[in-house]
Amino acid sequence: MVLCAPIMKTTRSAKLFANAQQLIPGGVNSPVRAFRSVGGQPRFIKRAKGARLYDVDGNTYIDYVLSWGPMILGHAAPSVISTIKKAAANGTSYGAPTELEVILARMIRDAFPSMEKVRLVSSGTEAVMSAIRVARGFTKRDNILKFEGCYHGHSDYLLAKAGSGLATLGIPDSLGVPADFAKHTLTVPYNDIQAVQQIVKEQRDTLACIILEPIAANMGVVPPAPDFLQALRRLTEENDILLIFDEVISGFRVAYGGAQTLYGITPDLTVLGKIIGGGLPVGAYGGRKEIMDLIAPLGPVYQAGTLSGNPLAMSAGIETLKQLKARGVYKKLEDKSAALAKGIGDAAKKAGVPLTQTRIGSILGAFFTSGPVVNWNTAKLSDTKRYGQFFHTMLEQGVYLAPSQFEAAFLSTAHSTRDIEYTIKAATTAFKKL
Ligand code: KE4
Repeated sequence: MVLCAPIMKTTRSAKLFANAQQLIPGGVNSPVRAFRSVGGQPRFIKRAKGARLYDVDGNTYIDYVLSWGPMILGHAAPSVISTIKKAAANGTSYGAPTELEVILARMIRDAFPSMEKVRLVSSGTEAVMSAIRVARGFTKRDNILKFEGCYHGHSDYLLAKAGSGLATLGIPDSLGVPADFAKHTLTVPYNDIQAVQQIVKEQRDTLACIILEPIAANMGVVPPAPDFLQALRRLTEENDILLIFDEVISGFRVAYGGAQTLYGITPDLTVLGKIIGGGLPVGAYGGRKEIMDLIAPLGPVYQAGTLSGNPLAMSAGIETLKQLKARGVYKKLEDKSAALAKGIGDAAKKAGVPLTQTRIGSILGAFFTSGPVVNWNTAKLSDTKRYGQFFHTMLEQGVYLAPSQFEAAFLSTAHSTRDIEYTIKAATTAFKKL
């Protein structure tokens, strides 16, 4: 790869994108992939290996999206691939219990002791939806509280935004979501414990749960303010409201035991996804036994799934977690991520570009604003046009970042020091061009 490479060839991607748009809404199976917030031609990926993506036009990229988080060991990690191949030779789905589900459930519970019982499903959305249903069933209350800028998948009532006043019930944030569904969702600014206290005071008897990303990574990366999580835990405990940690991104990413281990908080329910499937479709939710035992077939809260606990996804997840248990994995990820963040920050400063950086372990954020960024209201002040320019200059130099200012960058164990050095050089060029 060369810095300031000539404009890349993207003819095959363009042709495929034109075809895709005839068949698939927006030409993609998940909106952010369409590059709409950064413009330009989405790259159709042919294969991936380690820290690299290879597109259909023969271009190579150092990948910091990592399939939005799952590929913490890098793409096509040899032991994961051989595990999947072996599992596939035994069949791909049985619709019956397997030992693999028991093994993964035990590994999850060992890493997350708060998850006394675990249910495996096929996506983060499904896991969040189910966790909220069991929270409502357990408390016999209908309302939920979430935070602006946190994303928890696309179930109807989580596509709700704050109503007019702070304590008003939510209004739909997507066409097709009935007002009746959204109205049970209250929304407050992230990191605003006073706003939560206010709502709990007014609505405590209607609130089933409070759900949040303990490290917000869907508005860009916004860490929890000091003591925010602890205060939230105290408040929910005092008012018999369930606390749900959505660790679909942070789980096994920021520590083997996720954000709840990092911050020493015990939520009532936890949602996982991404890394625990090693890149195959997966989600999981779990928590206190007395809550989880309400779930069918044991109890009256229904949840089911054809491919729940799929043997290939279980095998890939088990192997991925085995690799992550190896000594020093998270320290290496931390050191590489710190070096990358420092290099990017120094390059921005040298170029006189205002940049607010955030990072927890190998989840990195950078807002094109002078900051500070503590919630959605401050995150959305970022210069998204400038982010788009930066994104494209990096892409042309073979560095693949998230095609949106409001996502995260991830590192894997496959990213080398040379990759980090190259990325910093590419960023130096990109900042100068802004
Ligand atoms: P999935 O249904 O996409 O597996 O998970 C939904 C979800 C739940 N909770 C959190 C904290 C999440 O970040 C996600 C999904 N993350 C996005 C990226 N920010 C997935 C990428 C996409 O939507 O294409």
